[in-house]
Amino acid sequence: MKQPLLPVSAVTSALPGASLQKACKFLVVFCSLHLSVTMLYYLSGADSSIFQYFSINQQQQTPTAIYSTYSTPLTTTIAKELPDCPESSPLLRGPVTVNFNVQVNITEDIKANPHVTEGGHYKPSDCKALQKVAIIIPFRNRDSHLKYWLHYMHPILQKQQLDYGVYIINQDGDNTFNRAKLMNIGYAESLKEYDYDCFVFSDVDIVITNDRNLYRCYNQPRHISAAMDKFGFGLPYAQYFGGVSALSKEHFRKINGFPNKYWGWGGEDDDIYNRIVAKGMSISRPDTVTGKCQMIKHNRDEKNDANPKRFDLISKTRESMEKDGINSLSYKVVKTEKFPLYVKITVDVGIPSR
Ligand code: UD2
Ligand code: MN
Repeated sequence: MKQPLLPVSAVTSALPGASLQKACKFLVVFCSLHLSVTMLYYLSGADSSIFQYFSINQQQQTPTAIYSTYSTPLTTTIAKELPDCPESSPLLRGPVTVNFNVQVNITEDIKANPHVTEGGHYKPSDCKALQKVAIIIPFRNRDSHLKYWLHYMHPILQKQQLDYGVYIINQDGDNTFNRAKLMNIGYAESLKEYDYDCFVFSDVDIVITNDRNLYRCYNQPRHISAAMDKFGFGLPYAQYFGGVSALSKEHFRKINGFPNKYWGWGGEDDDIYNRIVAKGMSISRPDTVTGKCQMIKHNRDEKNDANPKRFDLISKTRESMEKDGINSLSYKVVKTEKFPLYVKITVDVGIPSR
């Protein structure tokens, strides 16, 4: 016959003697301790393996879409958010050797800048650039200068960890040149392509010789070419704003962009300076060591003679700036060509009104 199963308490009470009772209690406590330790161990092991299962599965998901059990597609971006680029790029070294007497070759420069994408765009792959910068170059018939600009500037701009694009705004035809209007057009056209927040306006014949001279925007409009070789690495006069400058979208809007009415050489840079001051802003500049730059020596181009009206125009900036600028800009795009290291937008700027 089988023994009936009795509860532990019943067994213990049935056993004779106090020591036996103690031994049994000890056994019960020991067993429950053992049981709970085993349970804990098991659960923690199970937890981590479940966790591992989910994480592996998540990694294997395609980043396009994850579907919930209710057939509603949940588009989840698993692509990593890049960290912001540092305030000061670790790739900068300072002085850069520039020599306009050595031969440069565009095919080699294209190969040397494999991360610049068609149309002359670049952005760092390992961090999020602090600013999106459109570099705007007023242009006509200066290919011999442009190749040096591309050769020296693309490597520097990449080291500066900028998200940038290069826009060559080419004046069509052979009427009088209009530098400031071309720069206004560059502002308008670049914004159609990308949400730029900073605009660097540069002559095609100037390169910086210190990579710490950043092609980006600051709190105040920036005069980048602050120490030109042709002016003995200084300024020809305190208000000088020619060469290379950087204005944020906000700065540019505040001054109604640049004047459209300066035909021929000179004065437009002083008008831009007057606009900045008229709107209560001031000029920021790098120091004279960081601000060093070189200009390719050249003669004055045809159809860019000194503008005889410039002194009269400069004296009236405060009145004219409200109606002449980005709010009165009119032009026609003739052609847009994307090259590996830049985009060239050929435009009809019209002729001077009488
Ligand atoms: C000075 C200023 C420049 C501007 C100009 C007066 C410096 C370093 N620069 O330049 O910023 O204020 O005086 O307008 O002082 N360009 C062409 N094709 C032409 C004519 C001009 O591409 O046929 C472009 C080109 O980008 C050139 C820029 O306009 O670099 C300025 O013209 P410039 O180089 O003939 O005048 P420059 O050196 O006296
Ligand atoms: Mn020049």
